[in-house]
Amino acid sequence: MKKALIIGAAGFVGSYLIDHIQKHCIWSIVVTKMPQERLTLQGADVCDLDIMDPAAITELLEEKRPDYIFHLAAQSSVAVSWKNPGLTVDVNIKGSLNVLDAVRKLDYKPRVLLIGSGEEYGHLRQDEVPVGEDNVLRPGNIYAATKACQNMLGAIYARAYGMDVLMVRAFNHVGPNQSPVFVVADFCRQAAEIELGMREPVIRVGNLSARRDFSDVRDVVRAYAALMEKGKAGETYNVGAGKAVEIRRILDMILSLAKKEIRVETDPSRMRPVDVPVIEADIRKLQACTGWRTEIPLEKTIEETLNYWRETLRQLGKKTPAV
Ligand code: A2R
Repeated sequence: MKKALIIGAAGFVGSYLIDHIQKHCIWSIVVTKMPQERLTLQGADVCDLDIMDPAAITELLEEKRPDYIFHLAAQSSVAVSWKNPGLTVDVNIKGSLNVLDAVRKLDYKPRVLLIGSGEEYGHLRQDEVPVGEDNVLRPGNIYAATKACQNMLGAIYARAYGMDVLMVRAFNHVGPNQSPVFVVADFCRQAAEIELGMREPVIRVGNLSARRDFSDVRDVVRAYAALMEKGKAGETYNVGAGKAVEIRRILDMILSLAKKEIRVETDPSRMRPVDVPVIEADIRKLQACTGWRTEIPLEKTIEETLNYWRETLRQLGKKTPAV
């Protein structure tokens, strides 16, 4: 039986990837979390790991000897990357390098999947959309630059050391339990707070005209697992819906599901210093390799995310802290 290691499993994507593997893959699982995070799992081995500690990574890999390594650990927010660029560079570049280098020193070759981002492409010209994996990268924010660097390091380690490393560029993925630093979760949380009378009936928004490629996180983790089995070492694969949607349309979907009249107001603090107008994935390489396609429509994901916030806030019974 193959053994899968998920690094950074206590985050948003980790819980869905664990769920997918447990239900659909005949793999045993080891997962890591940050020491301060909580994660209890039936049928999985849970370890503490900070990827800024190279010796700890080596120790874990030598002890567990995984066949497959999903590297999810990251500072994953664009907004936070503007506020804390140093941390973002440390975790996303140095941390990933620590993982790659620990793998390099092993006496066997596990397969490593590095999770990058559609943000790496940055400013796209109209004739570059949908964007393919070989497109020039023009990262428009700190997070994107760190993920572009991670991708390059992965390709270098694969080529220079013959390592079995492959990379994805994941476009926006959404679903229940995502942090409200991300736009869909943010809008859904605000709408749920309004419905529950926790705030005035106004949703505060940033740039609504940006167009992004959204898919359900459950579809995304299915692609990761498929690539782990079928992807080619040294290659990069886009993972996305293959269709950009205006943020305004997402907001409209949420407003139409809301049980109260809601006004929309622009909040300058939600405007990013540099915004990239359109990002849309060309997913033919992923589809040719795995046969993957999205299964969950965006409307369903948004409804479930709104329901998640309704339920979470009802349980909390009080206003969640602003982020
Ligand atoms: O920052 P925390 O305490 O929430 O922990 C995050 C964890 N993490 C780390 N793990 C090990 N060593 C570190 N130095 C370190 N710094 C952060 O990685 C969190 O539990 C996890 C990432 O989860 P999320 O932030 O929820 O990201 P998500 O949405 O699960 O994305 C997974 C991957 C990331 O590479 C994203 O950049 C990409 O997919 O889109």
